[in-house]
Amino acid sequence: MVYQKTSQPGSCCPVDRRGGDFRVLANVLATRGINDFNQAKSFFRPEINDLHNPFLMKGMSEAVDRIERAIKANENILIYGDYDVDGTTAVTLVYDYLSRNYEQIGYYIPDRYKEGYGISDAGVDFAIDNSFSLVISLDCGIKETDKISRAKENGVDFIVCDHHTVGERIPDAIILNPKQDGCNYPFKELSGCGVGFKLVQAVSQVRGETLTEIENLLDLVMVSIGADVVSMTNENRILTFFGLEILNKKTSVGFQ
Ligand SMILES: [Mn+2]
Repeated sequence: MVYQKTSQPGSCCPVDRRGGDFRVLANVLATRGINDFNQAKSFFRPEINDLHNPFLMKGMSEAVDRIERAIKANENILIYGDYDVDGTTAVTLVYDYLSRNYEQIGYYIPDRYKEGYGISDAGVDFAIDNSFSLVISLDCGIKETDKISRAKENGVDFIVCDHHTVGERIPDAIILNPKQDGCNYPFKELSGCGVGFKLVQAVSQVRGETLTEIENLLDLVMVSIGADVVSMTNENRILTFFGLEILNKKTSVGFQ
């Protein structure tokens, strides 16, 4: 935002109507922490290519390798999510993408009243009894050290995709969580579904696909951002902008 001073002697305020409007706008942006031209440009015109590289997230390479190894070995993969909007949109997103070309895949959403929040004993039993050897947990799992250890002892590996605050102990699993120690991912306020999207973005990138292959999933991320009331800044603003476009232009059967 360039504000041009008037050359009138003794004047410190804009006399030109247009100049005055720009100063109001610049003030509004500045109070939101937007302090230069490029920040203002990406605020008004989000670019999908400004999404961060998913491999900046700690654990991402290991997570992608584990998924591709599971697919090559024909392992059963279970997509496990929380029962709220963030969790169910995350399960839908990851299940939708991975099941496009892989059939040995299932999903599990715990009963809110019988099993409660997080990884349940019933959920771990379900994975063991049905020969799932890889569970991808979404929007939950970061504090479930005991249940994930029990799964591991029974041959079930976990990839935990979470955005909740990390506790003192972390589970014996591959962890994707921008809030964990040592994670240099540049944006910490993703939703749980947003973390799931970054995992899908990474798998898709390694497969040599472009963002157009996965942008139709952004309606789910957008709804999770709104429902989980995470900060509408940075990458969340880009995800929401393009998610709203998908919702309006190519409404999925689910959202219809
Ligand atoms: Mn959440």
